[in-house]
Amino acid sequence: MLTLVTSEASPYGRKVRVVMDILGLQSKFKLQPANTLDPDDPIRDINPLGKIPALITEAGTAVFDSRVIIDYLDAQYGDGQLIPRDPAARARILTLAALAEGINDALLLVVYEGRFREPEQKCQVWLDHQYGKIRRGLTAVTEQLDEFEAPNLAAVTLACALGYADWRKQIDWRVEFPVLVPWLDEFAAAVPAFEQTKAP
Ligand SMILES: N[C@@H](CCC(=O)N[C@@H](CS)C(=O)NCC(=O)O)C(=O)O
Repeated sequence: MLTLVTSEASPYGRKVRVVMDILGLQSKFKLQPANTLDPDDPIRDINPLGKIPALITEAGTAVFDSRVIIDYLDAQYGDGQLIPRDPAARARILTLAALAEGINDALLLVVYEGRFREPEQKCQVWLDHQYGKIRRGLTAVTEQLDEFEAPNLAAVTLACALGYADWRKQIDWRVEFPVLVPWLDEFAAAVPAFEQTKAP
């Protein structure tokens, strides 16, 4: 049995859970909740960085971060749908996934700026820096949207980033990038695990 240590709120954990579903691993793993802010939570022994998600394999080995977990699961159970096997196609999908992941990273940093700083400490220059990444990233995504095709990893990563922005409301991407609205609807219809892993 695989153990995925995560929280229901983590967009990176959601990405891994969606991938596990695509790979047909629903019955092969259990979830172990983690609180990254609790110094006594076991996550800090599993991953010294204290970040989620982390996977504990059947052999008891810890695997992190989400990109390495997905690489591991895909190598073990994948058939090329998620990450193509051809080297050029593989690099392309991983690059698009990295683009979507970078958008998610910037969305997370915007949330952390609000969560970990007092209002008077908030740094607008830093927030604008992150919003620049989010908007440039989403613009680039819209220009290559046909390549974000479910169930490839680029599409899964983008869907989780958009879902995170829907939840935390860092940006109203539905108004700024309306072409992504039908794209996400189609993704959700093709990949049922996306709705099933929605943050509470
Ligand atoms: N690159 C990492 C990012 C993971 C990450 O930042 N997770 C957040 C939760 S969404 C976290 O653990 N934050 C706690 C911390 O940074 O201490 C991955 O892909 O897994």
